[in-house]
Amino acid sequence: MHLQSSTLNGRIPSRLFALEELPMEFPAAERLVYLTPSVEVSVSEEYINFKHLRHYSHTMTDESVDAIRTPPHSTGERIIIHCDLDAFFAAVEVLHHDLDPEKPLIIGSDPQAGRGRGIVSTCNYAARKFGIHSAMPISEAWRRCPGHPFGPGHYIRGSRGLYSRASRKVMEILLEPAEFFEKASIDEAYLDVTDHVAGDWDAAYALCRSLQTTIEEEVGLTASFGIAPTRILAKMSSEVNKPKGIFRILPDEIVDFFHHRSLRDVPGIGPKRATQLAEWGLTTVDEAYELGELALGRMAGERFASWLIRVVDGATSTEVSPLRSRKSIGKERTFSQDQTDHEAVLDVLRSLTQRVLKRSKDMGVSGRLAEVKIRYTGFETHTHGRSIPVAMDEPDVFLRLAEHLFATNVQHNRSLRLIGFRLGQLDMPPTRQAVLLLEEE
Ligand code: TTP
Ligand code: MG
Ligand code: MG
Repeated sequence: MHLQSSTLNGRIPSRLFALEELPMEFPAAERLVYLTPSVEVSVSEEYINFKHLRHYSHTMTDESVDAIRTPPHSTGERIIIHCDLDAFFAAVEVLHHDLDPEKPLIIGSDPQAGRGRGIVSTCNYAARKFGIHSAMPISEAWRRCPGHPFGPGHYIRGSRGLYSRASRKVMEILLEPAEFFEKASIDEAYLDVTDHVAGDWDAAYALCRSLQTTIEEEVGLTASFGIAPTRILAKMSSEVNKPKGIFRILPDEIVDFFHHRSLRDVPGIGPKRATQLAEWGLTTVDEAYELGELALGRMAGERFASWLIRVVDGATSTEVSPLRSRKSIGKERTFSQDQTDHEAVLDVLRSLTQRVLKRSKDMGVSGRLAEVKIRYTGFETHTHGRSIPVAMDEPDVFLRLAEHLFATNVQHNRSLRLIGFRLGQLDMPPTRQAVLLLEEE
């Protein structure tokens, strides 16, 4: 199929390729999955994924591809570690300015001698003794522990660059023993170490101890660890012995762990939900669990009930993957003035596509879905996508796809406000996860 010369207002752009000219490893045209008809408007992510998967099932026969898609840790008991640094921003500042860790240190917006209107980012453990905590109004923090010359409080605005650098150093240490690694925030990460410790929970404990020592010696920060069979249990465990703590929940200890444990301690149960449950007389996890899914569901909703029961049964997610929170890589450009020259827009699209593919290569990920986003004057937005059966990171393949998607879909004689390219359906060999980590922040 050769592209019509009419596709770009009569001009054939210099680097538009016919499908036959695509490289050999590129699948034959009839095996390509056409995701969106050319007039699809504002296709949502779910829609694309849904259609994508449906088409996938009858276009895909390649077994090796199925192997890539099946999470290798979908069955069997896993050993998940959650690491969270202690009073992170404050600890970095203590280190950087060589401060006395016993003196209360508060990181947040300018307190303006108690008149400041911002909030507390975090504070060290000495400041926590005054009842100060993250997200508290900075004026309230000042009231509890005034700064110089009225009191012992030391207030610092904080600098993101310092924290990113420290975070990176820690993550490099944590990454090493993990078969699967996921940086969950600037100061926390999940590690699946099941194979590394050969399924031995004592070895997992020893590993945490050694990671803790390495982080303290090499970066100067203290970290807390949780070890458990699921993500959520690992996260809850890392809180238990903070700071500089390690806590482990073995698979047969989960029920005991939840005995008398406040529902509010479960990540995902906020103050509103907790208040609602308290009105039914439920304040601890075991009380809610003992009600059973049916009765709990009548009070708090089926979805919530089924989730909470699964948390206590140790049946929630064990998936540790850097792609968990990142499903695509995209770049887009809004023009300062709407563009009528489609050739010029195509040049921008090429450059965006190249930048996305460069980023994906740096991150060690490949993708199966190419999407071109076109926004016309007046904000009408169309997304056009096409997927390939095997994930790739070859810039040329996606350049040609992007050019093709643009040429066949752009509405002639309309001016454009935005152009974008997105690489979706990401895939990543576990051995290359390391690079992603260094890209974050
Ligand atoms: P946390 O891990 O929640 O807190 P923390 O590391 O300061 O203390 P803890 O020992 O209890 O883990 O958050 C990590 C960093 O993220 C924290 O140091 C500052 C920042 N942060 C904010 O800026 N605002 C917030 O509301 C929270 C919770 C954290
Ligand atoms: Mg922390
Ligand atoms: Mg944290």
